[in-house]
This record gives sequence, structure tokens and C-alpha cells, in this order.
Amino acid sequence: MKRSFGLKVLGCTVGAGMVIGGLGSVAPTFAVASDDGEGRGPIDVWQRAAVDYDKVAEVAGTFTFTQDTLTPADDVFNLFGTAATTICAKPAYAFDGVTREEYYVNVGGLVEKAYSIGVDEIERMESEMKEMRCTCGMSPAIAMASVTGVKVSDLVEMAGVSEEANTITFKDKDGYGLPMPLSYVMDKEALLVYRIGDKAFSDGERLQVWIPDTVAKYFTRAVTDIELSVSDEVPEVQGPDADQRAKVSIMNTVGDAFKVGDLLSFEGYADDCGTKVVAVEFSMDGGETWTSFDTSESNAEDWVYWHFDYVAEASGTFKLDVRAVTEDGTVSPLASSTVFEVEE
Ligand SMILES: Nc1nc2c(c(=O)[nH]1)N[C@H]1C(S)=C(S)[C@@H](COP(=O)(O)O)O[C@H]1N2
Ligand SMILES: [Mo]
Repeated sequence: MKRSFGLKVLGCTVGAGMVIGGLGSVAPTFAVASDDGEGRGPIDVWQRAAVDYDKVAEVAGTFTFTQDTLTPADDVFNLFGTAATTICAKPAYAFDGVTREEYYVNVGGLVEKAYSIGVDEIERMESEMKEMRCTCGMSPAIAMASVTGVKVSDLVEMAGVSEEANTITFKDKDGYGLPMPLSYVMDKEALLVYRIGDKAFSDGERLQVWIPDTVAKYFTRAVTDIELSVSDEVPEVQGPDADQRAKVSIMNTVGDAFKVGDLLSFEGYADDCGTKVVAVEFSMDGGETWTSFDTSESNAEDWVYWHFDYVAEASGTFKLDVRAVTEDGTVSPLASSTVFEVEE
């Protein structure tokens, strides 16, 4: 019998089984340190205290992946609302009581003609819809979404950029914003986004920068100022922290015990913010052996959304670990695991 698990709303596990933005019951899925013994990242107490799991060496199963699976819009809005907020995003970025009419973006600095533009006017400009990921470089939060916005290059062109300008900063009203090379933002075709899926941002959060292959700290929310400037040394764009490379997650929640002979369908994602994921690997013996599935045909712009079907061969308590390997040889420092029961 084919048995599907429930799915977590979001599969971002942080430490002790907390699911970022997850709703209701949280799956017993934990971020655990990899098997290299270096103990990077959070190891949950529950994991340490756990009894020995029944082991399956060289776990066999059917693997497939797609790259067009999207995170529902509501989940994208919620994604960074809880756990990630304490890690990296200031909760104060939403400005209460600012109506659509009062919201302006100022384009200025080293430009020929600074100007302010309202949301209505921005929405009347030529729009672009793109699938992009938003991945925090400091926490496990990640989403893939279809976003709609205007090209930053169009906004900047309207102001006429001075030739010496080499830096661009997207700021919120409190001054949050990280300077980036102007050429990088143009090459990546960054968007000032006003819609995710078919949903607009709420009041006060109207516009957010999205940039392909770039960590979310650059995705300034509630942008009020786009500033062009000149730097002697153009700031480099930083990638994800070492412990957030090669993100993986098993999205399944675990319900009742399974029966021997059941086909268990696991699914989740693997992503490294623009560096290609070349393999997704599974272990059911605590990392002694890993079964590797090739994903080198994938593109690096979208996450790898994988499916792994496993037939339960024996009864017991099992733990499935998954990790990703990237083009540059990085192995997920934080594997994702799920524990499940199989009965006679
Ligand atoms: N104005 C503002 N924008 C911000 C931040 C912030 O603190 N203030 N945090 C950034 C970080 S670190 C992340 S992970 C994302 C998360 O928020 P999102 O749900 O808007 O993408 O927002 C980015 N944009
Ligand atoms: Mo973040």
C-alpha cells in the first residue's frame, strides 16, 4: 500500500524540532549535525537521548526530483515571521499605519534626477514575473516563489545614473539595507517585488527587493530608498554562512505507524543559493552508509524538490537522514532527519 505522509507547511527545521512559520503540529523532524563528528549546528537533546534506531544499510528506494515546486504565498509571508525574526530580521520593519497612498520610494544619490514614486505608479510600470528563491543565509528559512515586480534597472534608469556610481543600497525607513555592487544587481536583474503568487504585500510592507542567487539579508523589505553611490572598494556580496550551505529538509510530518510492505513517500528540498546541488543522499543507518542520487542535471536557479519512495521491509523504529552535495563539494553540515515506526 502506498502511504503518503502529511506535509509540513514549511520544512525549515531549526534545532529542537521547531518549524519556522510552521502551523499546528510540528513534525518530529530535527536538524542534526552531520556524521563527520564535528558537531556543527544544533544537536537536539531528544536526539542524543534517543534509543538505537533499527538500521538499514545502503537504503534503497526510488528517487525523482522536480524544480518547479513553489512555496504557497501565505507561507512565504509567514516564513520569516517567527524564528528567523529573532535570528536576523528586525521585526520593526513593517511600518504600521502607512497607507498605500502614503508609501513612496525615493530613488536618489548619484543620479541626474532624483524622484519619488508611489505604489500605484510602480504597479502601472511594465512588470515582470519570475520564479525565485528567498533563502536566509543565517537561518534555515527558505522559500521558492513566483514573484511580480518592476525591474530595478528600469527604476534606476528613470533617474539617470551618474557614470561614477558603482554601488546601490535598498533601505527601509529605519536605514536597514546593505550596499551592493550596482553591476551585480543589474546583471542579476533584481526586481522590486509587490506581489508573491497572487497575493500583494500588506500595508507598510509593500515592496521588497528580490535578487536571484542572493541571500535574503539583501532582500530589504518595505523599501523606501534606492540610493546610488560611489565606493572606493565596492562591497562584495556575501553568500550563506557555512552552516547554512547545502540546505536540505524532509517536509513530511509523521503520523501513525506504518506496516511492513507499505511504500513510504518522503519529499523535501535541497538548495545552495545558486551553487548547483549535484546529489541528494539518504541514510538509514545513522550515516554509516549513504545512498546517493545524481541531480547534476538540475539548474542552480531553482531548488531541487525531491521525492524518495521507500518500501518498509521490516518492523522497527527507523531514522531517515538526508543530505545534499553541491558542485563545489560542500556536504550539508545540517542533515535533515525524520523518525518513523513500522509494525508487523
Ligand atoms: N527592512 C528590512 N528588510 C529585511 C530585513 C530587516 O531586518 N529589515 N531582514 C532581512 C533578512 S535577514 C531576511 S531572512 C528577510 C526575511 O524576511 P522576508 O520574509 O521579508 O523575506 O528579510 C530581509 N529584509
Ligand atoms: Mo535572514
